[in-house]
Formats: sequence, structure tokens, C-alpha cells
Amino acid sequence: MDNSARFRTRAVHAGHGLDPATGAHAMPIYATSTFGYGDAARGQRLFAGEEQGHFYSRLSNPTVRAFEEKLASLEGTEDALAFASGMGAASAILLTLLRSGDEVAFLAPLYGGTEGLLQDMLPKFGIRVWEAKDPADLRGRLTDRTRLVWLETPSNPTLRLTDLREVADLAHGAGARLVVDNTFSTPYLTRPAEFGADLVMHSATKYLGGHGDVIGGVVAGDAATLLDLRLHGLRHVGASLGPFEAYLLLRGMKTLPLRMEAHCAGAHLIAERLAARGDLKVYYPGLPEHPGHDLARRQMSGRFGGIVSLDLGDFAAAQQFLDALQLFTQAVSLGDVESLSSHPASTTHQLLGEEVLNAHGIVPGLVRLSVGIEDPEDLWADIEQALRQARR
Ligand code: 4LM
Repeated sequence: MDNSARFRTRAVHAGHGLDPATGAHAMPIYATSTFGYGDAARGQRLFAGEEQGHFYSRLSNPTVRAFEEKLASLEGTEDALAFASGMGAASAILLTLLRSGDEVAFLAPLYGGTEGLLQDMLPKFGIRVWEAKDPADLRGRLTDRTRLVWLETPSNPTLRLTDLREVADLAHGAGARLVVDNTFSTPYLTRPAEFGADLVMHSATKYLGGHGDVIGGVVAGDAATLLDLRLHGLRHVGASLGPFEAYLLLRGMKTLPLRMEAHCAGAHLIAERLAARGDLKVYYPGLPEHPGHDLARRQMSGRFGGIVSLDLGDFAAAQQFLDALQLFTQAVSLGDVESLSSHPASTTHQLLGEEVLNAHGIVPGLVRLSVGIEDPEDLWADIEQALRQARR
């Protein structure tokens, strides 16, 4: 596949052509755990990483490889590496690239699971983890021990925007690498590598798959680092994506641009109408009053994503609103063609505890809406009736 083709063409074609063995047009699901490698000398070369090829599906598989190549093409990176989940991808990055005595800085908020992984697990291995309030706060605090800077933009669930170029320059100035979790933006809206990010990760469970039927993760970046991750993080941690899941992700990604257009249009309309009421705090980077709006215009391809968060004031009102919604399924996860709603403080981010939640702005009244591709007028009617029931 010619990488000079435009995004929508690459979304459809990158990573696979006709199956060389059979001519199959759709990517076959290579349901095999192991591969005959022919002779002993080749086996030795494959295991040493001196020759590329499939020999065991924990490390690589043709269906999984096609997914990796498609994602690398969309992110504009040299390569990509698939994992069994977003958390599997994050764990492999951290366990491969860090050692005792190192430091990791992160910009809050992050998905609660990622912040838990950083704060609960890494200190046990002698790795110091600290939170920077904003890029300016990073400036004087990065040291020669800071190996990684980790962020999401827009962030989960408060949709905070971060200037990728600014943080990449700061990280690189201190000899650290920038890891960007691009789950909320997707490469259709933001390609962090274009702004200097070294590694770009995704919960592929979300928009990449797009249909709420698969758990997966992926890391995109330079070929040498990803080979290191494959031979260590993937080989030793073993959070490998299965071929069936890779097939679902490949199928989902063909329509990523079309779905994102619909998600963004629906979310924008809903955010504007919520903000126009004037009685709710609405979080959406497409609103001119959002503090990251100008940055989002530069960094997000002129569209602002499919997630809208709103503050109903207190937990009771948030619960009433969520329980009254009909078209939005109350469930965690996001990026599904079907609309989902959740209460981050009591679900995805609950483990962070009240003090951290308040510091991150994940207040008791905050509700997160993942706007699906249904007709936005039907979604709006549902939101209006739920707001009435919550007496708003
Ligand atoms: C959720 N999120 O928010 P896996 N990075 C980001 C995420 O939102 C998530 C992960 C990584 C939610 C799941 C319950 C920005 C997950 C973790 O779930 O391990 O694929 O990704 O609702």
C-alpha cells in the first residue's frame, strides 16, 4: 500500500492486500498458535530477532500484523505493535523502557486505570512517578532521571487539551520520551508523532474497533523501539492480541473516518445545545469557551471528538440524569457506534480516591457521554427528557 495515499484510502487498504496463499479478499483470521519455521538455523535467527517472520502468535501473527501495519500507516509512524488491551500496551511500554531509579512524569487527568498503573505499581519497583499540573510545571521539574512523560489529549474524562509540540520539546530537552495516549482523538483527528511524540498508544477497544465488540491495544512509534517492545514487553509480559480480535479491529478501522465524522458532528451539536442552556458546565473542545479550544483547532484537524462531559452539580442529579437516559446505555468504555453514558468518579476513575478526583476536576456531578452515530436529534431528545427528569 502506497503511504502517500490519503487517510481514507489508507484506512481501507493499508496493511493488507489479497492473501498471497489463497487470493482471499478479506483478511483471513490466521487461527494458529505456532508456525513451522523450516530448519533449525532459521529457528535460531527468528528467536534472536535477526530475521523477521512469524514463529509463535504471542510475538506475531499475520492477521495481527495487518492491524499493526494499518495503524502505523494511519499514525504516520515507522511501525506499530498490538496488545491484548490498552492496559497491556501501557504495561509493556513501562516494563520495557523503565528501570529502578527512573522517573515518569504525567499530566493529569489520565484514564483511571493508567493513573492506577503508574501510581500503584511502578513505585514498587523503585520508579518515581510524579504529576505535573501543566506543561509549565514540567519545565523546572524534569531531571536526567525522567525517562517518560505521559499524557492524553483530550484527556479522559475532562477533555483537557495539551500542546503536544510544547511538551515534546520539553521532554526531549531533558532526554525523556513523550508517550501520548491517542485513544480519544484517534489518528483521524490528531497524529501525535507529527508534533514530536515518540510513542503513541491506544485503547483499540474504543474508536479503532468502533463497534463495542473487542478489547485491544496498540503502540505506534519508531521501528527500533517497537522491536525492543516486541522482544521484551510483548514476549515477556505476554499481553498479545488474538487474530480474531485483530480481524475485528481491521474491519472496524476501514470506517474510522466515516464514523469519526458522525461522532464529531453529533457531539458538537449536543455540546452546543447543552452550553446554550447556560445552566450546566459543559466540557467539549469544540466550544469556543473551552480553555483548549484554540489549541484543539490547531491540533485536531478542525473536529473535536465524540465525547462530551457535563457537570450536573452533584451526584444525585448525575444519577437521576444517567438513570433517565434511554438511548445512551449506562456503561463504561467509549467510541462505540452506540451511545454510552457513564459517571467517571464512581466507575472508571473511582480508585483514585476523592482527594485526587477533586484535584483533577472529576467532580461528583460529572457525567461523560460517548456520542454514538445515531441521529443526533434523537440523542438530543433523549438528553432533554433526561435533564427534565433530573429537574434541570
Ligand atoms: C473508559 N477506558 O474510560 P483497555 N487509555 C484510555 C482509556 O480511556 C482506556 C484505556 C487506556 C475505559 C475503559 C473502561 C484513554 C480505557 C485502557 O480498556 O485496557 O483497552 O484501555 O471507559
